[in-house]
Amino acid sequence: MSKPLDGIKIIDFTHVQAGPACTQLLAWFGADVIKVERPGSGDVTRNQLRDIPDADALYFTMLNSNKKSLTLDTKKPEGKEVLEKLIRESDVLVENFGPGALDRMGFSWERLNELNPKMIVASVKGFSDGHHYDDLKVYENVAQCAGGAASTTGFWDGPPTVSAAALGDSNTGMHLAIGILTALIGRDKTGKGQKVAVSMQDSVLNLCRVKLRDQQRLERVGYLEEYPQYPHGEFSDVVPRGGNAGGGGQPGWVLKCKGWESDPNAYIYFTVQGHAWEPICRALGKPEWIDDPAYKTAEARQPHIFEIFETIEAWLADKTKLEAVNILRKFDIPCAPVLSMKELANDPSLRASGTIVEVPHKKRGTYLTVGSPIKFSDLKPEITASPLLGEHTDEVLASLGYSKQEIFTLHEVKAV
Ligand code: CAO
Repeated sequence: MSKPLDGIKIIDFTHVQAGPACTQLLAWFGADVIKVERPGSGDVTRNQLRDIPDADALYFTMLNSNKKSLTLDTKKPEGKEVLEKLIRESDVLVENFGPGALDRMGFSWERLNELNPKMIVASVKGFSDGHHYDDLKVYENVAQCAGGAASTTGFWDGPPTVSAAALGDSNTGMHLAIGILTALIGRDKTGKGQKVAVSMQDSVLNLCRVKLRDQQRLERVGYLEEYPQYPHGEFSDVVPRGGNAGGGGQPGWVLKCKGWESDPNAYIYFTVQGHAWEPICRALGKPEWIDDPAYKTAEARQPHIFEIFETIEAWLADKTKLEAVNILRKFDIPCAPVLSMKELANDPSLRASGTIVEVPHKKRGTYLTVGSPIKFSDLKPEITASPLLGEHTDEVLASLGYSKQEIFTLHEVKAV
């Protein structure tokens, strides 16, 4: 079956998570992604947190499926020559080196554009070009702190907290993928490539959009009625951490279910959606609340919302999280069990949809990964194993026109 990105050749000069997440997504959809790696070591994640000696770590395999690996020392003249050939016939180059690394290697945007004016050059950096921190190297949690996620996550009486979700890394990679696809469509119209840059700080902030909304509301009215601090607590002049409160106009909280004393995930998220108040009361066996003026409107409920959550927890005390959701779903109440990674890994629906997939790997045996979260009617991405270090070096060199003898020589001088 042909895929939408068939024929798009991508030089994947990425490492760790932000860049690899982007190129992996494009590879799933058909792009020919050639990961250029340093001979001998490759992407640092091949060795990080290994669970099987001598086999690529899951950190690498789960972010580099469907790619080819070309080992090339791009600081040596012979390596640069190979890279230049590759650049001349590629559509996209993606990189997430530290600031200035590509320039120092001799491949500035100007040089790349000169080598191939049709090529799209896509970069991830911690901060945007010209930002007062644009010289900084950045990892996930640094970006979460710089992008507003940490100051607004966690509980009001605890420190700023980072999320386990890769808001700085994979999220930035997804933004970059959108930028690359946009530039490819643009190129169809203009015939020209362009530079696409995404910063991790900007990508985190983009996901914290509603917190910037709240900052402005706070400055105007002095309080935020959907936060737990309202109406009994205090507000300062910055958006506070709201614990597990719902971020929109619908109050919600993480509530204990049967077994919470021993199971760290025996909880559900319960949303008190305004127009679902009547079904909520019926589900909880509290029909008297439906018309009670102290409960009838969202405004009336807010001052004692935690007392309402306590009543719901009392109702949940003899129900497991799955039993509770099975009851509440019949009343159209937005809720979900808090699921552990173990439960997600074994979830039959996620297996059936291809969101959780098993991938055979030459050295590891089979490993589990997250497949495409994007579903198409005419494309079912097939997830194939990540490449071994340098697995496709000869193949890629041959495709660039190098003879067997030349490939041998390149190996001999350790240029590749
Ligand atoms: N051949 C020869 N040299 C190579 C090479 C190859 N195939 N591939 C990379 N290199 C060299 C680069 O040229 C660079 O050398 P110089 O620093 O001497 O110019 C070096 O390897 C890579 O440097 P780096 O700064 O990218 O790597 P680091 O481990 O010091 O920093 C990171 C890692 C992630 C902090 C940094 O790359 C960064 O800030 N990237 C941008 C933001 C980002 O994507 N962060 C998220 C990563 S996911 O958590």
